Amino acid sequence: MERFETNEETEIKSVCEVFGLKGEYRSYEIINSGHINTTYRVFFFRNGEMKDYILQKVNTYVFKNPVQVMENISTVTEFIRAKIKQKQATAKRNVLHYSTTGEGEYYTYTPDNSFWRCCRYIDDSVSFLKTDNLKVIEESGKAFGQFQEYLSDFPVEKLHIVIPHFHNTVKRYETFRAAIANNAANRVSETQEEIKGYLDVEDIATKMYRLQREGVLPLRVTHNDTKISNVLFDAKTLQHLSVIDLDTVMPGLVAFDFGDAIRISASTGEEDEQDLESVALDMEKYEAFTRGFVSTLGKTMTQAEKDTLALGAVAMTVECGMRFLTDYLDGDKYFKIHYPDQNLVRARCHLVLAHDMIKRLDEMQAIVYKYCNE
Ligand code: GN1
Ligand code: MG
Repeated sequence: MERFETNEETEIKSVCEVFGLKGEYRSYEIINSGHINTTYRVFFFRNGEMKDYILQKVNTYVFKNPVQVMENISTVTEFIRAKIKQKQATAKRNVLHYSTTGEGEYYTYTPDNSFWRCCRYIDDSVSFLKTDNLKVIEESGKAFGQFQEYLSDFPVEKLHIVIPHFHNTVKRYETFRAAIANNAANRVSETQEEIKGYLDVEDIATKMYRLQREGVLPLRVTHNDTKISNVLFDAKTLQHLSVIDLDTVMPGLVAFDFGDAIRISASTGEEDEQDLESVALDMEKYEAFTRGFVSTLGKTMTQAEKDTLALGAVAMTVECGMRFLTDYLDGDKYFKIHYPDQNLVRARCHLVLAHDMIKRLDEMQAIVYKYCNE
């Protein structure tokens, strides 16, 4: 029987053709874990085996200049590839490889003006949205630490600022206040408690950013979106292979990459946990991530960076939760949602998590020192 081909599949096949993917197209599946771009895995049959690729339609509401995003990604991946090749024969499974079109571009537009890109799927790799496996969490810490380590001498002036003020928590508070004032979706009265909750932690959440502005903390090339789902692991050994989702690689603070990872990996709940009673910081998971991160980046960090690593987790948890709440107030325009009040649910549990971190900040920081001084 002939298989019915959807418009989506026709579009995907046409994009594969532009990128010159070899072999026989077989099928595709959607990968639903990201909140911004639309991601597909496509399967080709070539030389007797299946080859797969990742195709992404980039969200141009979020990334206004996607060409610059791809310029950043290509320079960063080439830089890392060269470093890895100094140590080992191939970098194939340790850094992303983006395909180019016949014109040598890392992207293509479809007739409806959608922006597409394509990269090789890394063989025998797995990823996790969340895990209880401490070894995997430690490996993810190593991966993000090593990523920054590789880029510690990257010429930062080569990077485009693809989303200005991305982790500028001070500015994020301004945007939050503007969303409250606009009340675009008429949701301010029902969210008074959450709004107050976020305004109450402003001082501690913005401290990191202020320290950077005062010159205490250096700007480095950072990943800026360090969820564990943005690391690939070897399917058998579970050792980290490569960091993925390089859209937001920009100058930033070490502690922001550390903290954004903790927000997900060391929370006892989901990113949209409904059962608020169950949301807390899991100190064992926190320690596992810290151990991994410090093992690869410890030597590069300044004392001031080490001193503020735990604070970065508070900053990123508050900032991300407040961004969810801002989006809820705006009418859910930025983050993908899978049920109506998901952004509000996300915002609520981030606030609970942030409060727990604030309470246990000294304990968190002591764990950082334990591994920095080993
Ligand atoms: C978004 O697309 P995704 O899921 O990798 C967001 C991050 C947030 C994250 C929250 C460009 O990342 O900043 O921390 O959701 N990316 C952008 O899960 O805004
Ligand atoms: Mg992302």
